[in-house]
Amino acid sequence: MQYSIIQLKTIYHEDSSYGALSVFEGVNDIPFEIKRIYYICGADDGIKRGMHAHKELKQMMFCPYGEIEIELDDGWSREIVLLDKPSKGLVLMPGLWRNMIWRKKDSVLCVVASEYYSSSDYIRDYDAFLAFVQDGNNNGGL
Ligand code: T46
Repeated sequence: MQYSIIQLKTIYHEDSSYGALSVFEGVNDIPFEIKRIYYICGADDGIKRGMHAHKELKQMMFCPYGEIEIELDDGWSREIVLLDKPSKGLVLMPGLWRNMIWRKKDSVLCVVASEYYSSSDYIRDYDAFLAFVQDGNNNGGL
């Protein structure tokens, strides 16, 4: 499946009460230049979002606060990744159906993306998604 889990560089303060700083750079730490950043806040426990795939968009998502489950489907198999620490990043290539399920209220989902927003890049119909991946149109690769 066309995804990878990455460890974001994290710098801890000598006094842990000061917290930790995590950082990544476009191209150097993730496989694309960053054109867009968005984040989702204020969702209740159990909320499910997503239910779509992207044709060309590459993304890296992380959860700086809380726990969010990411269900991934490439048209042949399904896998689940739990974003449960600020230093964990999930790189998604195109052609992956995704659901995001909030496992803790007010968890924050941050996403950096390789392209500007385009509604035409979304596939929101599951049968259309299966046709897209099975026709071999998904040529993104890690
Ligand atoms: C994704 C997951 C992880 C914009 O106008 N501009 C934007 O850049 C984005 C990301 C969204 N929107 C609008 C489109 C919808 O009217 O915001 C509304 C909510 O978007 P959506 O229902 O697609 O939200 P999610 O949480 O299902 O999906 C979002 C991203 O859209 C998507 O790219 O992979 O987060």
